[in-house]
Amino acid sequence: MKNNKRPLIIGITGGTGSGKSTVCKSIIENIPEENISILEQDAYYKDQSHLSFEDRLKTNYDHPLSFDNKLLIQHIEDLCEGKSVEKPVYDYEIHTRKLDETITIAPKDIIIVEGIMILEDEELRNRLDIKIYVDTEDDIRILRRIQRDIKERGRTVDSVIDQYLSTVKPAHDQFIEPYKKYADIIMPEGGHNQVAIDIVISKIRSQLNLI
Ligand code: UZR
Ligand code: MG
Repeated sequence: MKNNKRPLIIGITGGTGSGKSTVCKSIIENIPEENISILEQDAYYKDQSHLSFEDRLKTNYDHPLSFDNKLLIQHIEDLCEGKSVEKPVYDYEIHTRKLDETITIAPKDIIIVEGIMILEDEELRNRLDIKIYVDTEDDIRILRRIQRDIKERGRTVDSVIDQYLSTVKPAHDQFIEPYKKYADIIMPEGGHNQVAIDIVISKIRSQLNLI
């Protein structure tokens, strides 16, 4: 880390399928690897290995309580103090943490915290220096979600639609959209908004004295 300065913490949020991960990828690809790390809130879904697969299917993954935000906040604090952390690895197909696997994240100048409910938790929100809300229309988000969950998370069309109507949409309206007001920057159309992404990259590069 440069000058042992406290890192700049950038929160990137938005509904499911909004393009959060794509925005993060574009940013990370444009910043030297030694300067930037990412903590995905999805990696901090609570461990559920003590439950049966059937019971894990019944968990509501669209509720703030399904996240281990305490651990996420602890990891942000550790990174700020210059310590490495062991980021958990979550498996969406079996709906639980892979207990034998973690990813070591070293302290860097820039830390991205990405996830659907990072603004809802006040303690977590207060740790974010720049808060970005990726704002994409609902129809686009559900279409992307169907494609992604079938391709990457082992789901069927019917299961994605059922889950969307029963938990994902109500949770979006209750725990995600209302917290948009806390964002510093609202980024329409996520991954396609190259202008907005370039502005964030410039801010990071200037923080790093790269420009
Ligand atoms: P993103 N999710 C699952 O479907 N299963 C799990 O075991 C854990 C999470 C979903 C979760 C949420 N919702 O909408 C989504 N449900 O992952 C968040 N139901 O991930 O922001 O990448 O869409
Ligand atoms: Mg994502």
